[in-house]
Formats: sequence, structure tokens, C-alpha cells
Amino acid sequence: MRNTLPTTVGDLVAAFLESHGVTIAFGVISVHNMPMLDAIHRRGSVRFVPARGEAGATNMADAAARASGRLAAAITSTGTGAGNAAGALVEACTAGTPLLHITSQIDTPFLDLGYGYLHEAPAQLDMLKAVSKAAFRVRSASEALATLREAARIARTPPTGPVSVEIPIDIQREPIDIPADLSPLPLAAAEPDAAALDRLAARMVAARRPLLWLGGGAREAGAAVARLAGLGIGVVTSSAGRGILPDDHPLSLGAYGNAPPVEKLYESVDFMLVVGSHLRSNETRTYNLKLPAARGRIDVDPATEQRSYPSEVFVAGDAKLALEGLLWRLDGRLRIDPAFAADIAAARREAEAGLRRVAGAYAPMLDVLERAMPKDALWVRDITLSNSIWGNRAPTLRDPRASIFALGGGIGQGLAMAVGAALGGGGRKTVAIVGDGGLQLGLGELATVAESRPDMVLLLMNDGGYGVIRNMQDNDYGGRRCYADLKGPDFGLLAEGLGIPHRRIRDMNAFAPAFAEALAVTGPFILELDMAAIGPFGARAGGFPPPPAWAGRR
Ligand SMILES: Cc1ncc(C[n+]2csc(CCOP(=O)(O)OP(=O)(O)O)c2C)c(N)n1
Repeated sequence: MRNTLPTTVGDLVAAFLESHGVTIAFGVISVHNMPMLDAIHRRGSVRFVPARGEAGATNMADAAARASGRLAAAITSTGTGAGNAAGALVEACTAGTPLLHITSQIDTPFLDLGYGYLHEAPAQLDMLKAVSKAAFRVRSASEALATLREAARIARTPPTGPVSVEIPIDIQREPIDIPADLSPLPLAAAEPDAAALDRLAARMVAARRPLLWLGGGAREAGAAVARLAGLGIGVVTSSAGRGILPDDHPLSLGAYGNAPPVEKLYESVDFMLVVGSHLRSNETRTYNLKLPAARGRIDVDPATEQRSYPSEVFVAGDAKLALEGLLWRLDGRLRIDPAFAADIAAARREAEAGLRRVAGAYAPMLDVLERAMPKDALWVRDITLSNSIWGNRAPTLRDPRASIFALGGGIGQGLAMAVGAALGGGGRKTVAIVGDGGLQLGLGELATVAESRPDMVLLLMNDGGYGVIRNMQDNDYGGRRCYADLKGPDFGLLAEGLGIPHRRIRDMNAFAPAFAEALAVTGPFILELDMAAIGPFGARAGGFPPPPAWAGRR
């Protein structure tokens, strides 16, 4: 059946997004994307959220995809517009977010002529290739659908990632019929090799105290992980792997993988299986963390076999399929040390006590969040001391989609991620933690908040500057403080000007009632904590140790 309306490639893009389960898209309207946005508007199926900048829009789309598990889209203009999305695309690559970035190009007769045509950016496609998993240019109206489908297939194929598509503005305007079948291309399953799984199973069976280290790549493997934990295998997660097994499962060490009591426990772990994790430098104290000596690894990317911490058994393939294959091979064969569960629980308790100590004046805040945050809330963080000190480990999360933060460590993405999570996450309350420095990087998106009214509480940890940097200056630069004290706005006045409810607290005792007030609002609420008044953390976090001799290229 053919659509009889005079439709354009812009309409095709809108229909394609609908057919690929995209319910929300973010961007900034421009002469170079209006055929697509006009079609999205007319068709009314995909919600388009106008952001104030392409960086924010792309972070929003990234978080919407992470929170929902579905494709989301960022739609930008050519040149500066596409360039503005680059930092957020780097983060989406780092996190492996399945995301479509649809952008434009100048009119095709002028491509690569160097006329100085409006928005011309000669090497835009090269730039997009560098910051996306893949990038394509649509070269004619007739190939638009095939290119978009292939882009979506690549974005959704593990290891997932953002894919950019340039559609020159004249092609967007070209008339085209919309085919009846716009369905997504099938994804090839990354089947693990049976012999490799046999070797891994034999290694697991020989262990008395086996432990899984789960990264974000194991996000879809929750059911298999729960059954492995049911057999007595312990679990620890990276920050991205939080909630794959509920953090409060008795055999879970949560995301305390580099806490001293857990590192101590590793000495008695006779096999660690790393699943879908980079073992990132910032989560392993730059590879100084002493993981158990005997290790195996499952990863969908075969190239990771000996990357960072080497392993003796490697299984290339999908984490869920591999863990399912492992499960039946282990059936009835494990002989777990009966003391292991209690040792895990003790290490976990000690690690939690350590977290309360380093949280210092903010320890009561952890208790309030643990108690009051809705159990299905999305927990979004910017790169701020409160996240590196405690937010990456607490409060308890029970859903692998709930933990959303910039894995690449770039500040200033938290606000936009909170917006995307709240608007694209299926109506779950979002609680986000940001620093005043990070927030100022994308301050314009507060206007997007005021307009699109995401259901979120923004916990603004205001220490009047870059706390992380001040700590590094104190630790590593003889206490020479520079460029880290910031003049910020009066956030209360700013919120008032935008019509966003705001409260500032100066005393930790005021946090519980203020947080309850914030949660009771359906829509945005900024709860600002005056950190100078509230007090210090119990530790001076900041900086990273040098890598050990064995790591890196030598
Ligand atoms: C995009 C980017 N620019 C610069 C940095 C360096 N940086 C790391 S933390 C930080 C300070 C963040 O300040 P704030 O959000 O106020 O949190 P705080 O450190 O005060 O807790 C900076 C500038 C970075 N990580 N990312």
C-alpha cells in the first residue's frame, strides 16, 4: 500500500523513526533540518523536545535511550550544529548508547566546492566518523531509507553505539513515497563459541570462590546473572553495571569493586569472570586495583581479549547468550565454599561503612536518598565530587537502566541527561546530582527544563567552583589554586526567573524535609545544597594514581 500524500524524505525520516520504536527526539531546529522536523510535527507520533543547544540535545537523546532501552534520536543542523553534538557523541560512544544522530549537509550541488556556502563544513563526515560508531551520508533520496535502516542496525548491534547520518537539505526536501515496510533490519546474534564456553565452565567448576565482575555490556543478562548468583557465585559491578543484579542481593558487592575491603576479599577469590566491562582506569585506580589473579572474560568485541587486565579464558560473544550457556554447563557441578556468602556480606558491610566515612557531612544525605527515593527512580549524575565519592556506589539500584552518568568523565552533561532520562524513561521520577561547575556548562538547558517540565529533582551541590580541581591542586600542585573558583549565578533567582521551584539548604538536617517537598512536585525542582555551610566530605578525592608497570604499551 502506498501513501498518496505528497511526501518528502523529511516525512520518510519521521516515519522511519516511528517504525524503529523511537518515541522521543531532541534537537535544535534549523533551516537545514526543517523538512524532518516539520514532518515530525505534522505526524505527531514522535515527541520532539527543542533543546537550547545540540550538545544538550544529544546528551538528552543519549539518556533517553539508556533509560528506556530503545533507540532515541538527536536531530541537528549542519556545521556548527553537528559540531556542537560532538562531545555528547563521544560520551555516547564511550557508554555504547544506541543512538541516531540525524544531521544535514549543504545542498548537494555545492558539496565539497568550498564556496563558503551557509553551514558548510568540508570534513563534517570525517568528524562524525571520529565521534560516532559509524557515520553515513545519504547521497540520493532513493537510498535514504536503506541508509537509515543500516544506521539503526549498526547502532543496535552490540557493542551498541551512536550512529550519525547526514542528509543534505535538498535531499530532505525531495518528494518520495513512503514504503509500507519500514521495519528494522534483523540483528545478528553474537553466538559464543561452545568450546570456549566449555573451557570457561571447567575453570568456574574448579573454583570454590568464583566472582563475576559485571559491566554495562552485561545489562541484558540480568536473569542469567540472578541464576548464577542463586548458585552461590558472587557479583561485583562497575558503575555502568549497577542494578544488573539488584544492588541489595545478598551475594552482591554492589559497585564497591575498588573499595579496600572488597580488594581484600579478592585475595581469596580463586576465579573472577569479567563480563562486558572495560575495567576502566577510573574504576581500577588506573589498573592498580589488585583483581584476583585467575580471570576469565566475556565480551562481544573479540579485540578486547587481552586488553587491560589479561585473562586466561576468553569467550567472544553476547553476554546474555554466554552466561546462559555457562549456566547449564555449571548445573550441579559447583562446589562453592560455604563461607563465601558470609565473607561477601562482611566485605560489603565494611565497604558501606567506609563510604559513610568518606561522605563526611553528607552521610545523612545517603540515608535519606536510600529511604525516600522512589524504588524505580532513575539516578543521574554529573561528574562532581558527590558522584565520585559516593553517588557512583549509593543509593541502592535494582534496575540496570537506572544508573545514568557520563562514563567518559566529561562534566556538564548531567543536567541534559536528567532531562532525557525523565522525558524518555517511561515516566519514572529522575533524581539527578550536579555540581555548580558542571551545571554552568549547559545552563541554557535549564530553559528546556522550564519548558518541557521533566519530572526530576536536581540536587545542586554548590561549592562555588570546581571542587575536583581544587582537590587536585591541593594534592598534586602544591596547593596553588587557580581557575577553579567560579562566579556563578544566584541559582535561586535564576530558577525563579524560569518558574522552576527551588530551595536552598544550609544544614543537612533540612535535607529530608526539603527532599520530600521536592519529590512531591510532579515536574522539575532544584534543591541546592550550600556545601560551604553544610561541611566537608570525609576524604579529599581528586586525581588518579600513575599506572602500574605492566599496564599500557611498553
Ligand atoms: C568537559 C570537561 N571539561 C573539564 C573537565 C575537568 N573537570 C573535572 S571535574 C571538574 C570540576 C567540576 O565542578 P563541579 O561540577 O562544580 O563539581 P565539583 O568538582 O565542585 O564537585 C572539571 C572542570 C572535565 N572532566 N570535563
